[in-house]
Formats: sequence, structure tokens, C-alpha cells
Amino acid sequence: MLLYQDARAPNPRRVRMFLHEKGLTDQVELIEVSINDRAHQQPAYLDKNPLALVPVMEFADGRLLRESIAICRYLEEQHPQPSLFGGDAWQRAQVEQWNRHAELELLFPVAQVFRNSHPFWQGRIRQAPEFAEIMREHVARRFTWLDGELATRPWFAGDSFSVADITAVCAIDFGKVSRLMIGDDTPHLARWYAEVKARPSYKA
Ligand SMILES: N[C@@H](CCC(=O)N[C@@H](CS)C(=O)NCC(=O)O)C(=O)O
Repeated sequence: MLLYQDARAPNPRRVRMFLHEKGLTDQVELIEVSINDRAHQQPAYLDKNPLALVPVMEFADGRLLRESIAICRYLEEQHPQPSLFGGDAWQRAQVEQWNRHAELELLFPVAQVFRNSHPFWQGRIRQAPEFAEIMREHVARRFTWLDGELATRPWFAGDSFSVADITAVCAIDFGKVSRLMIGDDTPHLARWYAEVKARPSYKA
């Protein structure tokens, strides 16, 4: 399998962490597609993903998947253990819900702060600094909300580590480039973060 990715981007990292948790790292070759160098906008890559986004997973027969969660779901079906999408109907629903929360309430606003305020994107996209500030405030409120949630259970979706934790930690780490940090006022979120960070997959 080939994983087209940018080593610094959060969505490819979700897939790399997932692969590591599944013990599949040695079955995948990483192909660097530098967003900084605009490699993702070149015709060769647009053939793989016309949306000019990473990651893309390419299989030996040439089939392509170009959504992080679609890649992870497929790998889960092929390699069910350890389960990262939930073991029964209720757990699967919980993982779906919390992964969606992690995407929509953390990763999306964190990415919008970066895109709309960081010098990296100046001259690349049209930026809206005021929207960045609105999203910055949104993330701070969501950190507080998540702190309350994680006071009641070890992981995002319950008693087991799941793809929702992967999405959340990739979002939170990506926020650092925009000075979005977990503070002392969210100890339960900090406890959760330390436990994710202690897993070998964190370095993927
Ligand atoms: N839904 C996609 C989102 C992919 C995405 O937003 N990738 C970002 C990097 S994390 C990207 O390629 N950005 C390039 C750009 O916006 O030009 C997925 O999760 O696979």
C-alpha cells in the first residue's frame, strides 16, 4: 500500500497513527506530497485526488481511497483487531459520534484558525482573520466542554481507545502551530492527552 501524505499535516497523521495501532506500518510506503511545495496541486497528484488534498491511499491493484476515515474504516474491516471503531453496535455508534465531534468541533476549527491567520497561507488562499478569531474562541470553549466529558471516562468514546482519540489528538497537536494549547484549567483533557502521548502510535 502507498500512502500519499504530508508529514506535517494532521489528516495523514490520523492514518499513520491508525496504521501503527493496527501493527500495519511495515505494509505501507509513505510518499511525501509536500503542501509547502504545492506538490498536491501538480497534475500527477491531481490524478489521484482532484481535490488536491492529502492523504490518499493506493492499493496494489491501483484502487484509491482519499478520505482519512474511509481509509481507516477499510483497514479496520481487513484487520479487525485491535478494534478502533467499536466492538458492538453501541460502541460503534459512540465511536462514530465522538469521531465526528473530534472532526467538527476540534479539527475543523483548528484548521480554520491556521488557514485564516497563519503566514503559511498568505498568498496561497484568501484569508479571513476575523473568522480565525471566531474559530479560536470556539476551540477554547470546546476544550472546556471536553474537559467535563473526560472527567467521566478514560477515552473519547468510552472505555477503549478508538479512532476518535486519534482524530482528537491530531487536531489538538495541529493547534499548537496557531498557539492553541491545552491549559492548566482543563486537567481531565490534559490527563487524556498525556495518556495518548504515551502510546507508541503517538510518534507515527
Ligand atoms: N477529508 C479529508 C481532508 C483532507 C485535508 O484537508 N487535507 C489537508 C492536509 S491535513 C490538505 O491536503 N490541505 C491542502 C490544501 O488545503 O491545499 C481527509 O480527511 O482525508
